[in-house]
Amino acid sequence: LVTGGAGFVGSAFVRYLAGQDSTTILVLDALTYAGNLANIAPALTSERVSFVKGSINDAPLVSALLREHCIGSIVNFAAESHVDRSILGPGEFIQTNIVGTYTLLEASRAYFNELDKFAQAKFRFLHVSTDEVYGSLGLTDPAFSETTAYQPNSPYSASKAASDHLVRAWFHTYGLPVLTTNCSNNYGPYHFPEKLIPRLIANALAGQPLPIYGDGSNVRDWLYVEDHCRAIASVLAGGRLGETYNVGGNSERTNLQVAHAVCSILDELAPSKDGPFSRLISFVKDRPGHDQRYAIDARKIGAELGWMPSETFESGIRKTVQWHLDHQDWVRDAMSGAYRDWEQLRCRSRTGCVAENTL
Ligand code: NAD
Ligand code: TDX
Repeated sequence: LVTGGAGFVGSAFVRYLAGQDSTTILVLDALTYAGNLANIAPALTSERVSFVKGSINDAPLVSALLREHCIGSIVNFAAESHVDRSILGPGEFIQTNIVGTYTLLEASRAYFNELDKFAQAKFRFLHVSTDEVYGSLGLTDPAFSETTAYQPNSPYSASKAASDHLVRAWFHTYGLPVLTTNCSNNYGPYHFPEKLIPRLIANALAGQPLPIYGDGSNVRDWLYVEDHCRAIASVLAGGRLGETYNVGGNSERTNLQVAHAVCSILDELAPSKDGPFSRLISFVKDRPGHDQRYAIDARKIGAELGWMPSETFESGIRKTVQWHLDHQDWVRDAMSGAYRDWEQLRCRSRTGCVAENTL
């Protein structure tokens, strides 16, 4: 069962798994503004992949699906995932990320207790989480390890931290066989254009300002989404029960560096007659409580499971820009409707609005 499998990372995992082995996959996704069946359309043509529209908060539905489909493992991607939205409206984040995870855990516990010993030994509940639960690093601090204390700073990261704690407690108290991954910033195909990298590419191609919050010095550790999917698959296959695994790209970049990287690839692949795309870089009002730096120490997953990223930032960002150029229809669809409403809300609330251009 892959929850949230029509979103950015979840759909990459469905595409990855559908192309890898003979696993049967059931996708459960509420199809919020961030979910898009087009992301998994080719995978859905396979007899091994099926889809149910529904919420992880719907306990009867989840319980029925677990039993009807004899689910062997759950990978939980379903979440509200955008920090800026969590600042403007935290309620959905509490409902989906905390109450939804709790609902999924309780349904899983009841189901797990009905399984025979053989099925119980194989059952896994893998919870997909984020590096943001660890808070913010100074420029010279060591990277986040699995033993770094949780210090979430945004409603989004606090809700993810809460869900991680629930998952941990269901292992220690009830013996549910759980695994948790905490990953750094992903980028790649089908990334919803409210997030930094796809927003930069889409705005540049439309000749719009490239909004950089604050002075652009905030640092993220970027990981190509397919590398994240391989990490999740390896933790699912060989991770130690109850353990957490940090996943990162070893690719720290400031947001300004990311913007320049995107611009120079676009200058090469889709030059503008008006001059270099970097002319569009525009500093806007900062995100409240903006974490300065994230960095991941991924030595544990490397040592225990042999995982390491296969893309560098340079190779991954080039693939990502090329994907956008090749999938303009998808980008156009994604940027209609709910996306336009969100851009208007940003401007009304004066957060990260491209029209505003004020520090
Ligand atoms: P996303 O917003 O692109 O996708 C979330 C998906 O969950 C959507 O398809 C949405 O329809 C679905 N969903 C939302 N509420 C639901 C509910 N109640 N029931 C069922 N489905 C629901 O997010 P993403 O970027 O793909 O992130 C997926 C997961 O990975 C999240 O848990 C996030 O915290 C985690 N993560 C993401 C990143 C990243 O950089 N994107 C990094 C680390 C961890
Ligand atoms: O327009 C923008 N301008 C800008 O400067 C946007 C959208 C973002 N930013 C900055 C804020 C961050 O420092 O870029 C950085 C990345 O921002 P986001 O793409 O919104 O990602 P972030 O807040 O770092 O969180 C992401 O990575 C961790 C995902 O959205 C989370 O779901 C994941 O857990």
